Amino acid sequence: MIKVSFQSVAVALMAFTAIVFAQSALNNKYHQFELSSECRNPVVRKEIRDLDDEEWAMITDVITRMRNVGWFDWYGRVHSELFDYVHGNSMFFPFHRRFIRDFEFAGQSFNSAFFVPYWDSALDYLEPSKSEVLTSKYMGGNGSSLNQCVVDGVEANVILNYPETRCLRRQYNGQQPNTIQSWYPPSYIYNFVNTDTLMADFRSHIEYSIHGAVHLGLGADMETPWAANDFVFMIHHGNLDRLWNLWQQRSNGNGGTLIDTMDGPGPGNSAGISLNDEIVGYRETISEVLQIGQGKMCYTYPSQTARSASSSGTDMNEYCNAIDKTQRSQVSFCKNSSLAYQKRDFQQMVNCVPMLADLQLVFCEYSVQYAEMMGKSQEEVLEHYSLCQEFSRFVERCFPYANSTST
Ligand SMILES: [Cu+2]
Repeated sequence: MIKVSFQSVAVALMAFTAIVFAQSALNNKYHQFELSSECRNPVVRKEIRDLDDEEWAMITDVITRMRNVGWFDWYGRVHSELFDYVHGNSMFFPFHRRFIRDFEFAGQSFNSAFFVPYWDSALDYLEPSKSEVLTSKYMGGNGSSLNQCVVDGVEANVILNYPETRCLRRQYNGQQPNTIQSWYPPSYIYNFVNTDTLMADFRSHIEYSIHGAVHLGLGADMETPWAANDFVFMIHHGNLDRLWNLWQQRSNGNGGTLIDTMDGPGPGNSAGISLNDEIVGYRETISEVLQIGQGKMCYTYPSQTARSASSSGTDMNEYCNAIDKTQRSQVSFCKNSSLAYQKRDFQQMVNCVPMLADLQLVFCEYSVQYAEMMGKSQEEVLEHYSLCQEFSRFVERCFPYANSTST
């Protein structure tokens, strides 16, 4: 857990409050890209926990077969050999988009319905090791204490052949056994998505926060250049690709969007990068991968409506529909809850639903840290944590657009 003084949290909270309000104004300026005519039936890359049993079984089957014929070794090796050229510069997003798509193509040769789901890891930022994604149902957990080998989940007892022949390893980086150091809250990540206007800024903010934290948190093979040998790499970078796409949809303030914004350093310490540059490792230009839903990039992420429709609980849908729009914009209510925060009235702060959902989530996230700092019992902290988790699911389903832009 991040150690900060109460005062600095309060200051940060106020800063975030201002940002969130600014974002509400920004929301109207997003432009949703349309699919091109040659891409009428794009695969829809869902969040891994939103897959139904059949979809997950299909994906499990495909990645097992890909593993058996060496595709993972191939991608681990390619990523490893190109590593220095596609990190720490503006090639980061275009390369990884093309790379994940390449992997998806390979998977589609086994089953045309195959797609790479994404892992919205920010939802798990507080206690990443408790994520359902890291259970035997999905990706399996930490490597065994004996030899770091992954022994459960879809990659249980997998054998790598690159860079040598041995088991796939993970080694969580938390202080306590089998724990992962906290990641970054959604508010922190979406702040970059919503406010950065230069690729160089956005790229380094994302690369050195959520990108690095997940790689380092899982450890062992995931923190090496051949990390792509673990399917977690694919779902992690799918998520980063989704964030880039959201960023690209933002207005550039001149009647266009940020989609063709490509600035900052290029590979190999070159001074600049342009849309006509070839993507490292591919005989294709950056401009060819800029827009998802076009050309070879024939895939999308769930639209707001699709995401809500895929929510598991019908009650949740009813709840969403029942929310009075006027209540959502009760700005005064937010101000009151911010007062509650100052007065350290924790309970009121957490209870101030409904209100601007994204703002509430920010409060909620800080409330957990606050509870910890105030020396609340572990039980209470966990209770607030699960409340926040529930809340973030609520925000996601009831305010999908808010979620995609600011939570
Ligand atoms: Cu990479």
